[in-house]
Amino acid sequence: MASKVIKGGTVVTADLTYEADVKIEGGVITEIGPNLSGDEVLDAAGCYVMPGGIDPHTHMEMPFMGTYSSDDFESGTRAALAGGTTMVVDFCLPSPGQSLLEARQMWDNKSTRANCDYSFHMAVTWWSEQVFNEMPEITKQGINSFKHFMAYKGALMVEDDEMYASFKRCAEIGALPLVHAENGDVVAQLQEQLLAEGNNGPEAHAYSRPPEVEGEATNRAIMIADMAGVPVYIVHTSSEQAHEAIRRARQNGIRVFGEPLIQHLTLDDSEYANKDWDHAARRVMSPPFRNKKHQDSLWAGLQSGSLQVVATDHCAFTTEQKRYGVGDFTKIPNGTGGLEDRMPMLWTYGVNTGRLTMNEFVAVTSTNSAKILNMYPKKGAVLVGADADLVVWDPNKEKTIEASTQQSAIDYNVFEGKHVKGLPRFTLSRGKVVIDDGAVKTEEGHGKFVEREAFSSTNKALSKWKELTAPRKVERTGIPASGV
Ligand code: DUC
Ligand code: ZN
Ligand code: ZN
Ligand code: ZN
Repeated sequence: MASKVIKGGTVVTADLTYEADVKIEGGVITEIGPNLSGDEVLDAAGCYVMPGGIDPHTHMEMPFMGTYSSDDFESGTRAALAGGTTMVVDFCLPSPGQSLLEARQMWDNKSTRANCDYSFHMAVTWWSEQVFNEMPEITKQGINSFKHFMAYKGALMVEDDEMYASFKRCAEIGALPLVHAENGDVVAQLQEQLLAEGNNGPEAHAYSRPPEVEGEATNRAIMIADMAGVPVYIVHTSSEQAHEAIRRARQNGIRVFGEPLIQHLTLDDSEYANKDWDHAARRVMSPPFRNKKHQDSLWAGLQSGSLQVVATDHCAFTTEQKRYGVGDFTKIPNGTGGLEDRMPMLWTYGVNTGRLTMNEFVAVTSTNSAKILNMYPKKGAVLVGADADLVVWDPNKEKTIEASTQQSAIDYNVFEGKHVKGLPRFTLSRGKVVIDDGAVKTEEGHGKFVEREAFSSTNKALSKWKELTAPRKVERTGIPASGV
């Protein structure tokens, strides 16, 4: 079997930094140490050899708001690899009323074109006995996480009683619930009010989704998960209020995870005000970009460990698609891209500024997702036996981000003009060199589905609340004849 050796680099993992060569055979790492030899040598002098990035939150070719997101599994995963991300976790999204198994089949069909490995979360967009019955089968098929939308009223949103029932089902079958936490009822009222007042431009999108709607819903989701006895993962944590709810719960022993996006960490709400319509609409996503106070909170969360992973929620729409919302901001398709830029932007604004160590960078871009989503150490590790999903990171390689040179299929980039320092020299997907000093050598269909098994029964919520309020039968005497 032909072998490859990544030579002369410094291995950086979530725990350690050390000089070593890395040998690859049959798509996996077979040796790590000094002076290794192989059939092919990749020069890593001056570079860091890290686990390839894992983006735990993407939407390829997703039917949404009257259209489909414009990056499919081919262009989306090509963009991922160009930026050092070697795996994505996408969402199967049944339309309300649709079988989960049928939705799974649809996403299987779309993902045959993937250039890198991928996995799925399953969305619970409606609740019924059928959904309840299908959930264990979905988990048997390698999907151990179920996403719930507390927003998008009248479309994807589930009610609290449905969420509680679904969370309890997750607890039974060893699955992890995920939540899009915004109060959908309040958002719907604010949208109506803003439109009635004549605020129909893209900046009104941000006013309709203030941090409070996120803070309230995040806290509600966490408390409901705790009562259901299951950990919970909050997607796209964007505000201090949401972060505060997560922090407080973690201090109380509740197992909850928070996922800031690279967009919220590096772009703020000045992108909406006094900007031309296209500029602002291209940045319409939910939750919207926030002010500096919220950004500081998210960075602090990554530094202290109260927030665990950095994702993109990559959901790319062209300018033409964004213009569906001219005259009514509620019709602007929600979503931004970021897959190609997540790692270079986080390195530039995190590691180069001293906010994150290199090891923390690896943890939040890769290893923590692999652990939380139950695929470690197959993914997210530089260890013998792990998949050779690796990035050889050149800390001195620089570029200015431009839509004209990006892999994504859309016509703009929300990070346009940002200068990044720190980029892949090589990206490897299961041992195959797919990015070679900027040259794209991806292979459509190379990506494989990664099964994620159910969690063990010990992965439960650990709130003290349970001990204090465990139901007990109380012996009573002197029961009054009348209940009054
Ligand atoms: N938010 C977005 O901006 N796009 C996709 C779905 C979501 O919740
Ligand atoms: Zn969401
Ligand atoms: Zn999303
Ligand atoms: Zn292949």
